[in-house]
Amino acid sequence: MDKILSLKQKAVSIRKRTLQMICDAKHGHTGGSLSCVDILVTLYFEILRYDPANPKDPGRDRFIMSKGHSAESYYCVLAEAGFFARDILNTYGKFNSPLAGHPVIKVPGVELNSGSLGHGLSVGTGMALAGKMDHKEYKVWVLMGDGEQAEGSVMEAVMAASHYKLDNLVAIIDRNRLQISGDTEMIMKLDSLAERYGAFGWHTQETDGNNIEELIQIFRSMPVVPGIPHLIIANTTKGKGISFIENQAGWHHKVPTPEQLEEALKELDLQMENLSSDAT
Ligand SMILES: Cc1ncc(C[n+]2csc(CCOP(=O)(O)OP(=O)(O)O)c2C)c(N)n1
Ligand SMILES: [Mg+2]
Repeated sequence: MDKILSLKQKAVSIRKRTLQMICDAKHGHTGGSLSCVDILVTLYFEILRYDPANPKDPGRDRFIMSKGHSAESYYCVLAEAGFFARDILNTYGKFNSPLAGHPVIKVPGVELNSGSLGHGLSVGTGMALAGKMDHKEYKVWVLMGDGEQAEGSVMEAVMAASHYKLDNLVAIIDRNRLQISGDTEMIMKLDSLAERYGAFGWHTQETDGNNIEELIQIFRSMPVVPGIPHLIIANTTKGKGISFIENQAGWHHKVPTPEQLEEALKELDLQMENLSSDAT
């Protein structure tokens, strides 16, 4: 089957599973989990080199989910990639489950305990520096939120990564233009993100973060410039895929009611049908 089609289908089924999990557990970060699905699917099923049977393989590419509150779609992708059984997703948020509201390293495939925003890029910088020192070929990918950019520690990492010439480090910003309480431009203006990273010596590019074809192209091209770290500003829609969730700050951590879940699953089923009919 066509590779792009199969990735798009995966993205739809991961959105379905994500919503189901959040509804069952009665908690979760709906908007941000949905905005980054296409980024996660493209990375895990087209770009990253890893062996789910050997998650600590020293040669693996590293992926850090710095916006750890988007744990639900991340868990679905890790299960789909084979790091753990899909059934474990049913335990999300329950007592004794390894799958808590924010990811921890006891979950196979998770590289960093995250959720306290602003730390992923620093740890990723350390991993990328270690890779250079050990003459390893792996790349380090860090996914951050746009609201997360307000954390000062992010800019310290930006400075260090440039100083150490870490061209094996790729930062991705899920630029959905919303954070927990509203529009990023109202709360902490970010529209000079590319210039800011550029001023610190990073190579920067923008893309449509919900377009799998574009994501493949830009991710495959990394590193475009040797000797400097790379930033991809991935423009996304928070709540992507569900009409009544898209672009609503209130859906940051709102949980769908069973009726809303049914409505959402219908929309996603329709998207799946459209994908299949486009293919025929
Ligand atoms: C250090 C820290 N401060 C506050 C929070 C609470 N918090 C959780 S999500 C969030 C908003 C994040 O917005 P953004 O980075 O834009 O994420 P997304 O839109 O992708 O959900 C905040 C403030 C946190 N997790 N960590
Ligand atoms: Mg955001």
